[in-house]
Amino acid sequence: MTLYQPFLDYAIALLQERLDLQPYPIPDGFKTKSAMVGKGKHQDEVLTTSYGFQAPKLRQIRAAHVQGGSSLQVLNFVIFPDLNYDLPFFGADLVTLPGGHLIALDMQPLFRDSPTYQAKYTQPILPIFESYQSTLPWGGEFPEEARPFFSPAFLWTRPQQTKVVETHVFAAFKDYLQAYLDFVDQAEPIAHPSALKEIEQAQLRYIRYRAEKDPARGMFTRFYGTEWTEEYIHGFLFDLERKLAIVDRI
Ligand code: DBV
Repeated sequence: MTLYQPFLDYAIALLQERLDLQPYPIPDGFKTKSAMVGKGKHQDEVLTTSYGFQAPKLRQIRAAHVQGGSSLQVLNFVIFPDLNYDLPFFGADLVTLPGGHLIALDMQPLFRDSPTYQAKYTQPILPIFESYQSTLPWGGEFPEEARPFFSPAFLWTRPQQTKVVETHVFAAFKDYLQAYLDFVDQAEPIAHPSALKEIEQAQLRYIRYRAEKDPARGMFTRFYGTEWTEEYIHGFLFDLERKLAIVDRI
C-alpha cells in the first residue's frame, strides 16, 4: 500500500456511489507505464497508473498515480466539467518527493474574480477550508502566474510529517470531493450562447496553462522520455484542445 492509494480508492468508490460513472478512454500506452530509475542498489521501479471516467455533467475525471518508493509518490486527480456547466474544476495535486510533501487541493474557478461566481462556488467551501487552517497551514512560495487558476479556498500546504498526510490531508481531500459532488448535483445546464463562449474560453485558458506549465513534465521526461511525456500531457492529462479539434472537424 502506498501513501496515496487510499485517496484514490476513496475517490473512485465515492464517485461510483454518487454518479453514473462510465469509463473514459485512455490512449494506448498510458494505462500503465513503468521504468527503472537510479543505479545499483538504489534502483527503483517507477510505475505510473492512469484512471479515466466520465459522468453526466462531467467531461473527464482522471487520475495519474505515480509510485516510485517511499520518497516518490504522486496523485494528480482532476475533474473537468462539461462545457455547458459553469462548475469549477476539482483539482488535487498530492506530491511526495525526497524534499517532502506538497499538497494542492482546490475547486479551481472558471472566473476567479467574479463576485457572483465566488458566492456560488467559493463561499460554501470556505468553512471547510478554514477548518483545516490550523493543521494544514499555507505552504508558502507559489508561482504568481498560477494564482488566477486558484480560488480563495485553495488549500496549499507542505506537511512535515507523513502522518499529517494520512490524517488531515486525507480528511480535507474527502471533504472537498464531497462538497464538489454537491455542486455537481445542483448544477444546471447553461444555454446562453455568450455564457457558453465564456466557459469554453475559461476552460481552454486553464487547460493550456496546465499543459504548458505541468510541474511533472521534468519528472516524466526523465523517467519515460519526451515523446511519451508530451503525448501523455496533451493526449490524456489535459486533452481538451485535442477533443475540441476533433469536434470541429465533424
Ligand atoms: N502536477 C500536475 C500533474 C502532475 C503533477 C498532472 C501527474 O499538474 C505533479 C503529475 N506537481 C507535480 C509534481 C510536482 C508538483 C508541484 C511532480 C513537483 C515538481 C518539482 O518540485 O519538481 C499545483 N504542483 C506543484 C507545485 C504547484 C502545484 C504550485 C509547485 C511547483 C512550482 O513551484 O512550480 N496544480 C499545480 C499547479 C496548478 C495545479 C501549478 C495550476 C493550475 O492545479
